[in-house]
Amino acid sequence: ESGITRPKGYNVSFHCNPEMEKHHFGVTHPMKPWRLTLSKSLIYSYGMSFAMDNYVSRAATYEELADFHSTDYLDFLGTVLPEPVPRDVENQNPDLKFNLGGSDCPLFEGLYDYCSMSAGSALDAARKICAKQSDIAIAWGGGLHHAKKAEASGFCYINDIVIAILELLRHHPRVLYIDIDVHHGDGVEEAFFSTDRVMTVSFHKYDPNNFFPGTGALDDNGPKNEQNPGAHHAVNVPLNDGITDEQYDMLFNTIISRIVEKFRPSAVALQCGADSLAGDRLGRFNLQVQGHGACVEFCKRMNLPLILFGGGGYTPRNVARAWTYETSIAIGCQDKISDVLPQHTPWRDQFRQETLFPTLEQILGEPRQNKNPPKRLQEIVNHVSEQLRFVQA
Ligand code: ZL4
Ligand code: CA
Ligand code: ZN
Repeated sequence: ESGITRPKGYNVSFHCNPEMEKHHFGVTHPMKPWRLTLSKSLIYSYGMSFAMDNYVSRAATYEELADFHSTDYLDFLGTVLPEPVPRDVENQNPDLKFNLGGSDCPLFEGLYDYCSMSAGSALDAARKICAKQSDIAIAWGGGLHHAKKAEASGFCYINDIVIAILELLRHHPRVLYIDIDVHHGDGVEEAFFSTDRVMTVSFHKYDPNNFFPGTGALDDNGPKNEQNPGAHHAVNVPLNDGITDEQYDMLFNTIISRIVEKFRPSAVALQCGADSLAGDRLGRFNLQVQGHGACVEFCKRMNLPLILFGGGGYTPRNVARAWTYETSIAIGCQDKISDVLPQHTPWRDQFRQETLFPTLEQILGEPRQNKNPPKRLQEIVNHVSEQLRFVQA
């Protein structure tokens, strides 16, 4: 009766693990795994589960994590115990190993399980794509793009995206990675710095001194030396506060079209970090649910196997709105879902406005000042076009 039906000849799979959502980084930490529960409950309230293959994903094994991460790091991650009093930055222990235990990457109860479950859902999504059993595979519990081979960083401990892309590379000659989280996708970029089989593209707020992680300048395009096939295969789109749906859409469509033309990927991995939305606790942009979703719509229209990952997103009600709308785009039922949230939605009062698409004024009161002049956006497009002259499929 919701009118949402399974798309014909098209498979969407949904990979999650309810156990993952029960973990806590600490009461005041911005990362709330519970946002995954809120998102899923809204997706189910709209009746979308009947139009997808729903899987409870398993936890990734040690060997699967070791595909990317060093065993020294994994062994330590598997044995560290939660600290009774979390350390803050001013009070960091000098013996802090692998960047574990600071205020960004605290040690909490069940940390290793949480990490292996996130990676398990991403890896299951990649395997469904490789087996051609899914056209789009969704893993909202993944997308933890800052984790390094032997280091935790920015709320990320295990890089589920890198592990999933390594799986895609077993069956696909070239993979395009796109990252619309407000932060730079540094961990994924670095992991594939020396291969021409993965092209990474990150759109992010860039301010080297005042915004994490401080990398991702326009001309950081991979180590340029004769021996490196990966040179020119990292695209960075550094942005300023307040960018709007219209501007972001123009940049995304222009840049991604040109990349696809030159690089000819056979699969696409899209990190859908929802901290690029207006009103995010850590974000700086003016994107609405529609503009964020337009990126997913654009990727779907490329007609290539697609994985959707989660990522950042620190105002849970808006995270749930974005990932619900994006799930509907994957299914192709976006025109059938009502703007008014279903009456029976659990935690309906959490959403403040009762709509899926609140206006900027409803979200923010006063929109953030837009510090992205058209001239700068043109410079970015020009730089990327120049860069792509060095890229060949
Ligand atoms: C918090 O309130 O910019 C952590 C982190 C914990 C609880 C109480 C501790 C108070 C904001 C952030 C001290 C907090 C000090 N608590 C945090 C350089 C920094 C060192 C740590 O979306 N302090 C580091 C990481 C970023 C820094 C962003 C985005 C992940 C993703 C993918 C990661 N780190 C300065 C900040 C709080 C906290 C409040 C915080 N941390 C905001 N930005 C950061 O890309 C998932
Ligand atoms: Ca990004
Ligand atoms: Zn982020």
